[in-house]
Amino acid sequence: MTTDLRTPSRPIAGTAPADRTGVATHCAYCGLQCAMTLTGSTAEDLTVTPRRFPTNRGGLCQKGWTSAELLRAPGRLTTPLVRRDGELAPASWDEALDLVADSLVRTQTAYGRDAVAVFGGGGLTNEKAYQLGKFARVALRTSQIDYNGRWCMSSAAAAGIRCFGLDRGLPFPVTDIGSAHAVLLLGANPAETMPPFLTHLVRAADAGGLMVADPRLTPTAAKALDGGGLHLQLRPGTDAALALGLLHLAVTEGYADRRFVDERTSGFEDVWAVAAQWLPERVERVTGVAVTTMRATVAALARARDTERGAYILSARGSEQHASGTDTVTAFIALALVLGLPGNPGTGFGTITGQGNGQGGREHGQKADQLPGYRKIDDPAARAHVAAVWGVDPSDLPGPGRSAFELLSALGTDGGPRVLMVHGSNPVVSAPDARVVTERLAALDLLVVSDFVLSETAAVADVVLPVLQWAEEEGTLTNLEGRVLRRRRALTAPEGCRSELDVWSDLAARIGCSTAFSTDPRVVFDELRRASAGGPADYSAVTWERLDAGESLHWPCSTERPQGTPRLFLDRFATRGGRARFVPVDHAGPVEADDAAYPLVATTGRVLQHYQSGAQTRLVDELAAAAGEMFVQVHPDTAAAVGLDDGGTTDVVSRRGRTRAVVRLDDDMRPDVVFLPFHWGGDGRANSLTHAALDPTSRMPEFKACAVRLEAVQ
Ligand SMILES: Nc1nc2c(c(=O)[nH]1)N[C@H]1C(S)=C(S)[C@@H](COP(=O)(O)OP(=O)(O)OC[C@H]3O[C@@H](n4cnc5c(=O)[nH]c(N)nc54)[C@H](O)[C@@H]3O)O[C@H]1N2
Ligand SMILES: Nc1nc2c(c(=O)[nH]1)N[C@H]1C(S)=C(S)[C@@H](COP(=O)(O)OP(=O)(O)OC[C@H]3O[C@@H](n4cnc5c(=O)[nH]c(N)nc54)[C@H](O)[C@@H]3O)O[C@H]1N2
Ligand code: SF4
Ligand SMILES: [Mo]
Repeated sequence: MTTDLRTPSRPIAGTAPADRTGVATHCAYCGLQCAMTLTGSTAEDLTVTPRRFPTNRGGLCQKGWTSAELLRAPGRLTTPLVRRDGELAPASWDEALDLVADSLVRTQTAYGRDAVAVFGGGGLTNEKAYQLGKFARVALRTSQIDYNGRWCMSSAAAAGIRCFGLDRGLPFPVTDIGSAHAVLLLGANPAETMPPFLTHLVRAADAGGLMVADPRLTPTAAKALDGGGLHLQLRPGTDAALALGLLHLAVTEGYADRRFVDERTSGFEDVWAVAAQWLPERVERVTGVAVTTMRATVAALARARDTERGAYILSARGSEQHASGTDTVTAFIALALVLGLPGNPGTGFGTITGQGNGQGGREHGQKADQLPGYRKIDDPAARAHVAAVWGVDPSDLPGPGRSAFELLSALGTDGGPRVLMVHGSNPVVSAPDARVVTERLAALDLLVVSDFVLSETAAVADVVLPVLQWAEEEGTLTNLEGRVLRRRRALTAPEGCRSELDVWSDLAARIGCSTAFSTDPRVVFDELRRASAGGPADYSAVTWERLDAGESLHWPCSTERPQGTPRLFLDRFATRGGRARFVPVDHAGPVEADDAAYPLVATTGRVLQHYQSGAQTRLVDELAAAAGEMFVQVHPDTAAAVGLDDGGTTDVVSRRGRTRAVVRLDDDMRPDVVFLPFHWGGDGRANSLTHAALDPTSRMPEFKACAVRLEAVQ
């Protein structure tokens, strides 16, 4: 596997907006939001050039390089589709919107407001995420809204709020990591999921201080080993035990920062009462990570801290996407606090946000329990503030709704929603226990999907609305470090496509809502600023003008802090008393036990070329060809035990379903673990296997561990 870090032959400097050489914008895909310049005026001749920017330093991954292909993909939707006699057929916008509006009104009249639900996405711009939340609460007046970020950042977010009082994935600029000599990555594979991020890990890798906790020897873990660093090859779902073991060693080997713990934290004794039980040998038995490796890990972090060479602990989905994800991240934050890393310059704890607007998307009200500015929907003061901005009575705002999986699994049930609108997600492929979700979608009275490609979810919809994609729209996104960026239009969308802001404005009017919904993203952003003012994620002093002038603005950015906040927590944490909290948690392990019938642990994740459900990247020929078919990564002994060889076809079978995949043998796999990417639908859908045990706090499903067996396919 290569990491494809081609550097531009002629880097383009500056962050200026459109000039004669092209339009300065950011990538269509992930949360690193690499900067690029788009040159050309039609989809056919548009070219991508990387642009120097702190997050990508002039680099792009293969997805970024080929992102213009998306704009000219033959599968691009340009006309609304309406299901007639079982088939999706072209329709006019008026027909499609009339049909949707009519169904919304009829359904809510007959079954109540919550009979209509909305499902959003972390790829939507800030303006769209905000407007979607407002559309749900003010036009539909439904509580039933949630989004795919629930499956992405929710456990990290819940732990951040619990321990620091605030959730911003990286509470420091990503470039700070670049000078560190020790970085511990927890279930993160940036060599494939954010290749340009590796430029920030070079110093640590070269110093022998890159350490990667991952059940697989990923390209990221290989990079660590190449530089003399460490690979902690744990069993999936044992991260909390690892965290408690590392914390135990940090204390017993004398690396705890007593002064920091005394002055800036609370609750250490409660955590120690649990961690004291996690003797290193016990942790080795549970995780499979050798005591010597654990000892070397804490020593490397402490050494880099003490010599002021920088030490960071970063988590990602591998450690978080479990039914105990919130507690696991809480345990790793406790480790970071014992070492005195958070809230100090040059050291820190962070989590790597995944989706393009995964950070902004979780702040502006798409989440079931949330109002804009990262406010809580059950907080009377928050309701009063936001209702005033929206010009409605606070008592008219609905309360909290169901979380993503709970929402999707209630569709079409007694008392559950009967109409669903999807904006920016493909749950038929990406939802846990996807067979159940697909059945629930089929039970709806009406499924309305807005997308620009016919995703697996759009393909089963009753109405499909063709909307704009990245380079055709204006807006803002907030990247993994809480920095607000401008997305700019490089070309006009094909005729027939409409902005989602237009869709919501039009539908609100058609269903008789008296509140006007602006269709101008700049006006929407100005309203978002007012709605966020005074909230935890305060954008009130961020303006498009300041962003267009090239200013670097990280939230909170308000009249009191007009320069923004690149580094949080330096003086105090965002808790009531200003201290970070140690919260006692214990190791729980995967919910589903393996047994004789299902003897292996399956874990899931990503490959370099495909993005998420693959709805977009499977349409880009270069990516599809390079990624090949759906596969399962297996140790040779494990494969041999069931008569499988490299390149053979297998069914991976769990208690819920089966997934067909080509066997890829890998000597470096743990024999008890198999890995599947989740980028394909149909027979190759990894989520036919996963289950939806949910984290009690974040409602994150257990994507990263389920029990399976392999069956050879003749
Ligand atoms: N190419 C590509 N890049 C992407 C995306 C994509 O779909 N494709 N998606 C974007 C998004 S939304 C996200 S959220 C990020 C995700 O970025 P990452 O978190 O880096 O991606 P994953 O592959 O989901 O998981 C990372 C690693 O976790 C390991 N892992 C599995 N189980 C466990 C476990 O129990 N414990 C530990 N410690 N590790 C485990 C896997 O082997 C995998 O290598 O990527 C973003 N970037
Ligand atoms: N087994 C397993 N399952 C997983 C994960 C895992 O690691 N393992 N990871 C989870 C994670 S972290 C995530 S983030 C989810 C992601 O999974 P999904 O929510 O399915 O994400 P995407 O594939 O990005 O789907 C986005 C869809 O929206 C469309 N789209 C993009 N931009 C826009 C827009 O602006 N408006 C509209 N209307 N549509 C748009 C795209 O064309 C695409 O069809 O998957 C989760 N599922
Ligand atoms: S790392 Fe992410 S933002 Fe950067 S080019 Fe690749 S997909 Fe795009
Ligand atoms: Mo994600």
